[in-house]
Amino acid sequence: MSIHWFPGHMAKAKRLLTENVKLVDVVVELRDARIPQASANPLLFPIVGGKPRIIVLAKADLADKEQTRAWVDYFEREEQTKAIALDGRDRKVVSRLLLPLIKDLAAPLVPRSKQGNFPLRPERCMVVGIPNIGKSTMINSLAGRATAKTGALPGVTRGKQWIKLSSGGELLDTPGLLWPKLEDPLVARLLAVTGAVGEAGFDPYELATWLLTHLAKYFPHLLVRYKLGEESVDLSGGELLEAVGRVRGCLVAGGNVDLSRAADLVLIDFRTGKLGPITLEVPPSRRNRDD
Ligand SMILES: Nc1nc2c(ncn2[C@@H]2O[C@H](COP(=O)(O)OP(=O)(O)OP(=O)(O)O)[C@@H](O)[C@H]2O)c(=O)[nH]1
Ligand SMILES: [Mg+2]
Repeated sequence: MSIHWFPGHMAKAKRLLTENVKLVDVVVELRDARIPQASANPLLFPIVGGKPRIIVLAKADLADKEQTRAWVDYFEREEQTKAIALDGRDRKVVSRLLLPLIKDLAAPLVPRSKQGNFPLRPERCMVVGIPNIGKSTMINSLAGRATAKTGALPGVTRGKQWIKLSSGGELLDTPGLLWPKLEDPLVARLLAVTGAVGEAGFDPYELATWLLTHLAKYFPHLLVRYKLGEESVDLSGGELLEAVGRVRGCLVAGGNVDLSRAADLVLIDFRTGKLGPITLEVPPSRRNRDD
């Protein structure tokens, strides 16, 4: 799916998000563990303001575990921020790790009765992120099987639907949609290669040759699937793609490689994790952060 984000769409998304953030205690911000920075929208930070946020590195099953740990450490250094990495489809893990984290961060923010110090309402959270990042999947996992919509609550904005969580808290049933930062060409490429934004103006040949060159340089061991190894660093993207096409039988009459089929195959292999776990961005060093 590809959404064309016009200024009007962005303004509407921003307005909705600003409205909804006011209703919750904690924001669960999804990022793609393979591209934790490119899958962000910097606009979110000022909107969330001083509220605690949990950065969830979703699709962690497709990312490099060591890099994911480094990213979690990196994000946890930010104020009011917790970070966690998981496969959003795994309901058990989501309810065991993410639900208690939401509760811990939200509970102190819930207003309490003067007498008795009882919480006056359940803890509330919402899920936000760019398209295709895994928001609906995460909402379903947080909700578990026994989803109960509580409907509009007295004293709260009319028409908002809340999902009751097994922790006792509530989850806004509509995710906050953020637009991706497509004006930055490197970010757009990373989003396109991971499948977050359709092809985003790139053609599959360009994306696949870029990806193969990147893998040959940084992760040559992942190219064994295509019977390529360390030596592939000396090949151009076009040569790498041709080699892949030959090994995987993407041939046309005359024995030539069907480069467009080979490109699609490489992109599908990468997006579905068939090449192995890969992270395409490394956390900025501390020094850069403090600059
Ligand atoms: N491997 C993997 N796939 C995931 C994970 N989370 C979501 N997906 C898949 O990613 C795709 C997009 O997930 P959705 O939950 O529909 O994403 P979304 O953010 O709601 O997308 P939009 O509603 O289009 O903005 C689906 O094919 C999911 O199965 C994850 O943690 N790991
Ligand atoms: Mg969705």
